[in-house]
Amino acid sequence: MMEKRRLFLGLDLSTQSLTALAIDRSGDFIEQFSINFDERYPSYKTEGGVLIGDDPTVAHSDPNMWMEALDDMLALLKEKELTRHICSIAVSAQQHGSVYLNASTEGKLSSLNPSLSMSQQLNTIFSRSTAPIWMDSSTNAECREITEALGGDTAVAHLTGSRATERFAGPQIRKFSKEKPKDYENTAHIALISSFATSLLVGTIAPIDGGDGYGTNLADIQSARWSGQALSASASDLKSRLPKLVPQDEIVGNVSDYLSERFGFHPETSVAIGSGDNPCSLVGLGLIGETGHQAVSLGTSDTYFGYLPELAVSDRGEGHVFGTADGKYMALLCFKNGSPARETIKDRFNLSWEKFSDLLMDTRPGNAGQIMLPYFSPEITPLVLNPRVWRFGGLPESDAAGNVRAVVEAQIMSMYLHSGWMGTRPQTILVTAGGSENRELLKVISQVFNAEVHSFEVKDSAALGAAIRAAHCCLNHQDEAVSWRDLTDRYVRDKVTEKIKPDEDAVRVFHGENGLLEIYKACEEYALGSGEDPEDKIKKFKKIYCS
Ligand code: XUL
Repeated sequence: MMEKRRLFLGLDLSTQSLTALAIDRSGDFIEQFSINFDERYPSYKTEGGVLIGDDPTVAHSDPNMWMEALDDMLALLKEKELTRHICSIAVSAQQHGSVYLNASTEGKLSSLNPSLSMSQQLNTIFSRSTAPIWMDSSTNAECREITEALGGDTAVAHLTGSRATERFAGPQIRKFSKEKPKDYENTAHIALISSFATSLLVGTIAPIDGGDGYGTNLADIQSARWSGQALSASASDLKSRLPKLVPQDEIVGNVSDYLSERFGFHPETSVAIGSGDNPCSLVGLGLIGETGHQAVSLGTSDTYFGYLPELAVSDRGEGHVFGTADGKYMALLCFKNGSPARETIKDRFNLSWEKFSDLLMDTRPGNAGQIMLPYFSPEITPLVLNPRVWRFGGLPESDAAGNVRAVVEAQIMSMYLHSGWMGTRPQTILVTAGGSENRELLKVISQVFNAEVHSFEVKDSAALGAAIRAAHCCLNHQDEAVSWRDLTDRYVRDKVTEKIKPDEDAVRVFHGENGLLEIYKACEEYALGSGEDPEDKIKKFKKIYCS
């Protein structure tokens, strides 16, 4: 009998890099490789993977760069002699970005010459040379138009899972079709980044899953179909340009002949439907079906998310509802001023990450009543289109320690304050992505959420989640029936590296009467124009907690 191919591959196409992570049937992590876009492809002149431009609300990337990275990553996996052992693959990608393809795409995808790279052969398939990504906030006017057409914020949120949202494909497509009607006319297919990368693997236009597809303002999340109403409110003839929407994980097909000939994949290597990085992280943290835990991802974006056993939408229009690998729902909040904001403070004071942590350790919870609202760039949660950094409670711009604690406490308090609608507060917070290496930051999360915090051996839970999704599809399709719980036990649960319990005194500083959470809320309301000057409250806080 032929030996079973033993590996499952997750490919995570994130804002700044492409990561490949392979796991094997027995539960071991095998290899992880990353390609950083800025370092590897300087000719695209990206900063953190994003094309540099003058307008701070516009954020685009070049899909050719992603294709080059995929070419290079698959070549590397072949060189490491991994490709022939791979049984199935799944893609995770930064969410919301849209890729515009012309009518030549299908023909070209299915007839690639294995002696040439994809980027050499497919650079003419784009009807729009760049792809707007999740950091883009330039479609406020289109969001207003869509909202009006669909009957208001609440109606849009109940229909599509989110109020009309600047970075989502619906408003982005509307803006493109208004500004470049000819180019829109020449667009035969619109992909999300996850379905675009999956299309490159299977050699045909791939469907979009509920994890990514519900983050478009185009789907009816109850019926799991593209919504006729939402499509017409966004652009003309949109339905024919979108691939199928599939609410639950499934196998899309096998790798293309091109992939098996050029990179040595077995021709029967299956490819699962692609999904967004956050729905993949939900899997990579073992949260499918779990409600006692919620998660914080500290990557380029900071996100806060959890599984929703029942569909729930925020009445205040906060956050989003996406689909999950098991065909259910997850709730998510996204913060744009995540790691870039921490990095700005680190760089402003010429600190290393170690020194940043030391300063966090050397300062006290509550930061002596010094508060920052870290809107270095336009913010998603809460919606801030004109960036500005606010400082309250006498926080001097020049105080390194004060600013380090202020930026971190602000980020975590904002997560807490805006996530109340997601159901019961969790007992455990699972933390992932680059920032989860910082123990001091984990302590702040445990204090603000009054919950135990866990971090994991694998920091890239999106890539791990994609690999687990590949395993789930492949094993259930073959001879081994496995549940999400089985896979969580195998790949996630016993790989916790850190458990932090909340410190009671610190919890009181945040949650006590007139505590810092109340104060932060007042600062936010004031900055957004709906509250009074918070300085009197801050004085009271200082008297109670800082004497
Ligand atoms: C989620 C979001 C980001 C991106 C990039 O809604 O916009 O988290 O997925 O990671």
